[in-house]
Amino acid sequence: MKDLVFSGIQPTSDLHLGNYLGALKQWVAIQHDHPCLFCIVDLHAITVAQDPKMLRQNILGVAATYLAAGIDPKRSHIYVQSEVPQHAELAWILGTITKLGELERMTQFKDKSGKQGERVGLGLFSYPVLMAADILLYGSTAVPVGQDQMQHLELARVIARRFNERFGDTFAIPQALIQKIGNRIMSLQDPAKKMSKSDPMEGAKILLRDDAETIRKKIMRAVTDSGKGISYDPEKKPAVSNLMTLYHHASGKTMKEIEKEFAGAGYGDFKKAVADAVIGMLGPMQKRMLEFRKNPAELKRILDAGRDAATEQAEKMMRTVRTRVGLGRE
Ligand code: ATP
Ligand code: LTN
Repeated sequence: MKDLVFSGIQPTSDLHLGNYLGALKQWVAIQHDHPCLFCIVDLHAITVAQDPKMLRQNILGVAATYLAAGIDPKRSHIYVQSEVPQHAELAWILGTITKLGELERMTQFKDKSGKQGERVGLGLFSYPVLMAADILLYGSTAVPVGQDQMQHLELARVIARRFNERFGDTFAIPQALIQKIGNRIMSLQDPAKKMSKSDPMEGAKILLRDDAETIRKKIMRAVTDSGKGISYDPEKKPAVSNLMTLYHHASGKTMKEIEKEFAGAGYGDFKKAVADAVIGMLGPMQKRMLEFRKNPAELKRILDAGRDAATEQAEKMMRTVRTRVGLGRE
């Protein structure tokens, strides 16, 4: 049976190489065999303060990036989360069967709430409930994401099962799809931290829109491990292994082939090759990105069509959910 695929990215800023390799690249591949919905999750984005003007810009920027990366709007629906209000409605309902203790255990919440104490917003806390709603609303069974989202997906499965037990079989139990290599791209400045949109450190991340010179600079300045040698060992050589992961994706070569290619080579030569390969991989995507940004009418048409298709499916599910829970009237 075909899986129904759902995934989303927050329009919090420009996307980076981690978003591409961990998520988008998988989406592009899977859309050929399965029906897909790819969402721009703006309701998730506002769990951290956003500038309204920038948020609107970022929504269109992320949509253009999906298309430039190779999401084909004839195969997949692309739409903006807040334009389908059923997401928020289902999130409220699921919130009533989610336990506080379950949300308190979420590592993303712990990281993002940091030292804010009682000033932490309720939205940041209930973020995983909205994510569960996104997925369950469409009966999605496969969710391609980076490794950092595993825990949220596990919770979505728990919530789906609990709802089914209490109200009757309603939701499919979703599964995460995680890339074998590249599911957690690390910061170029600190291989113990994941590459993240919100990392303020210059040079930690490669943006998908960075020009060739910037990409080269960031890779040449990336930290390396002590000792010599280009070998894949994420435990002992996290920085070099991270660069090898980028090269693996950009060149299509296996880790063994890469080790052979750079046997006896220094970090400088290796980094040069990584930079060339990454620049080559992102070049065509950047060209397409500019074309979509220059054609707002086309982008609007795609997002309108995506919203309409998603709304139809979402409303169907919500009618069942409202009936099962006993909300409203016949
Ligand atoms: P933020 O720093 O604002 O939390 P982010 O960079 O983590 O943002 P998200 O919008 O949270 O970006 O993630 C979008 C998708 O990209 C998710 O599927 C996530 O798992 C994936 N992803 C994010 N960072 C990485 C990374 N470093 N390596 C692999 N996948 C990643
Ligand atoms: N929380 C995810 C983004 C997201 C998502 C989803 C991913 C929101 N809803 C549904 C997959 C399925 C993140 O990457 N931070």
